[in-house]
Amino acid sequence: MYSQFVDTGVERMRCAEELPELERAFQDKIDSDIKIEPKDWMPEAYRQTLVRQISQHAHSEIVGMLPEGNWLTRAPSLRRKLILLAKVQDEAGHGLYLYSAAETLGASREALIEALHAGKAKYSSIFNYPTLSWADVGAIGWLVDGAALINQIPLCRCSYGPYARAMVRICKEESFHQRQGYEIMLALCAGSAVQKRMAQDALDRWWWPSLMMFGPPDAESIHTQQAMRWKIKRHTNDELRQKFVDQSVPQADYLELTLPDPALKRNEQTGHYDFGAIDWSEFWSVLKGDGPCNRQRIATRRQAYDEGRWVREAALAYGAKQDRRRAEFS
Ligand code: FAQ
Repeated sequence: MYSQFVDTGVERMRCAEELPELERAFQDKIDSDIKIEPKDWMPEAYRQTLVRQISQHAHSEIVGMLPEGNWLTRAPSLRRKLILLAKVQDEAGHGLYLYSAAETLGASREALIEALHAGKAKYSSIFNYPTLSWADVGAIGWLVDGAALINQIPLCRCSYGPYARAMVRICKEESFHQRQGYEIMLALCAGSAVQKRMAQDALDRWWWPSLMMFGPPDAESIHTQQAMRWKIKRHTNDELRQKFVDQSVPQADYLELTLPDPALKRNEQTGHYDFGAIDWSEFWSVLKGDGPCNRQRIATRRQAYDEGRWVREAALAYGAKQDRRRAEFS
């Protein structure tokens, strides 16, 4: 195990004496862009921040399979179904890389999952909204994966090695997801008047929740400052949100769709788009568990976990049998 977790009296005293020096050396490494690896010394608060963020991220990927999973049996063609199936499976893979990254910090996967199922751990607010039409699958790919990408590309340079490396592959796959979503929107917008209306309706419902994905405004973001000092986060929530708005406006124009924000306007002085006020009361209410689908999402995850118990038990029993055999013949 890692030296900082060894809990002997002697070790604690040694650590307490050396702490300022260890912390200085740790921050020097971060400032020089040297990655922190699992066996390196790290402040307990850094470890906890990473476990919190990485596990919330993992839960988001897993819960995030549900809204789109809702359309797997109703995709409009075999081609669309195959693509969607691949995308949803990618999200499962992302969840697994991220749980593994959290495990390198001494967290147990079972405990993390229990916290999710008990409603104690957060996951992204966006996945508490329903997918009412096929156009929602397009809007999720375009906007939700688009927002996820803007937030996650900087995480490829996160100071913690295992998280940064996991993010490289995740971002490559999210980029494909965003394109497939935009391509669905393109097809709908080039289709019949009813299809175009479906696309506009999906955009109307997903736009504001997508802006909320980036987290509370900087003034209310309790973790950002410290996370930036540690180079876990490289940009503030508001900076990334602005980047997303600037990127999305021309994409919506190309689709000839209207973003549901009458205050949206290019600011010639800043070169950015100014946008209207976000309803933060809705965001905090979703975080408290009162979004349209919170209860349904957790119930579905719990049921899937219970129904999969026999698979995990069978895999463990098989592993134990292999170990016994190896021991007998060695
Ligand atoms: N939802 O001080 P900050 C995806 C919480 S993956 C729920 O600003 P921080 C892929 C925050 O945890 C999407 N909770 O916090 C996909 C904290 O609460 P705590 C997930 C939120 O950590 C696509 C409190 O508010 N991505 O979409 C949210 O510095 C399609 C104060 O906030 C990641 O997890 C929220 N939106 O910044 C899958 C990326 N925002 O923990 C399927 C990694 C904030 O003190 C289909 N995470 N909170 O109880 C991050 O970059 C950061 O953690 C932020 C939040 C930016 C999300």
